[in-house]
Amino acid sequence: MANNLDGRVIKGVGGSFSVETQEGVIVCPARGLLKRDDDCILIGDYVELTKDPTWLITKVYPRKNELVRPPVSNIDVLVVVLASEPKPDYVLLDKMIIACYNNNIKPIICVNKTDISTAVLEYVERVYGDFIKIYSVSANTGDGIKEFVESLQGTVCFCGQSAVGKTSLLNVITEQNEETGELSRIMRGRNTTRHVSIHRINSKCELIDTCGFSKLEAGLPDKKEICLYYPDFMKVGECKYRMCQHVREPECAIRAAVKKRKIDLKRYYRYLNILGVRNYDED
Ligand SMILES: Nc1nc2c(ncn2[C@@H]2O[C@H](COP(=O)(O)OP(=O)(O)OP(=O)(O)O)[C@@H](O)[C@H]2O)c(=O)[nH]1
Ligand SMILES: [Mg+2]
Ligand SMILES: [Zn+2]
Repeated sequence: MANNLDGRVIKGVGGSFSVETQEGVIVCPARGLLKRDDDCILIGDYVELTKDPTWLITKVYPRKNELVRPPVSNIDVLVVVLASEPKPDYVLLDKMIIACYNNNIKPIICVNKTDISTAVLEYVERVYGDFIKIYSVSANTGDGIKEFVESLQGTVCFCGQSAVGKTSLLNVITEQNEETGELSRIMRGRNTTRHVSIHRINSKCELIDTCGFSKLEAGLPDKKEICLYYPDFMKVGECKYRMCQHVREPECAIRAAVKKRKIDLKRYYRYLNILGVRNYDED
């Protein structure tokens, strides 16, 4: 074997990383400097390994992109998984979409558990359907899975609230048996998946399973720019002011569209919430 090898970090537990290389998967630590803080190596990183005398990660190659939540790098697609249970947090969805556009990642919405209800699917199709690809699936019945998987390309990362069924979907897609959890467990604040990991699906796609989360603050652009990441706002027309934030400015095309319900009222209120605007009265 050569003394240097390139590879990709596919898993990391307690300072020990699994790196996929031409020679197979090598499990090894990272050189001191690289693990100074926990975020220094992310799952998805392309790295150099050196054998001296045992394998060590000695370099992290520049990243195409990286997210803080979920903590991954070099991804092409982020699939936000939603379900009727637990109740979707649409502020979280809107923030994930903004973080995607801000980091050059393609967002996709996947509505799981459609065997229970299709109400979530109907809402997201109405509000997001014009600018985001939406898939309807059930990990339990297998409905929609084939079409969903066939569409996936590159490094695809699942994210979303705990218990929406990210690992369950991974299990049906890969025919694996990773641990999944009950909703009751999540209500007690416990995540089932505690480590991020990458799984190869076929020659054109690998899937990343991540830990559920309920808050997202990092990876978003400056507040003033947030409205630029709303394709549904951009298409309704131009406001009087070029730098309009669509809050209280006169002759705002966005607020006019909200009034006519051409923009979903709740989506607009979430936008104000993300901007941190309070005490807003709809006039
Ligand atoms: N009815 C129904 N239940 C599902 C479906 N998919 C997953 N579940 C259930 O939802 C619960 C949570 O599933 P997980 O796959 O562990 O959820 P997760 O998103 O990976 O959760 P974390 O790892 O905590 O982030 C389990 O009890 C699953 O059996 C589905 O399509 N239909
Ligand atoms: Mg999981
Ligand atoms: Zn405006």
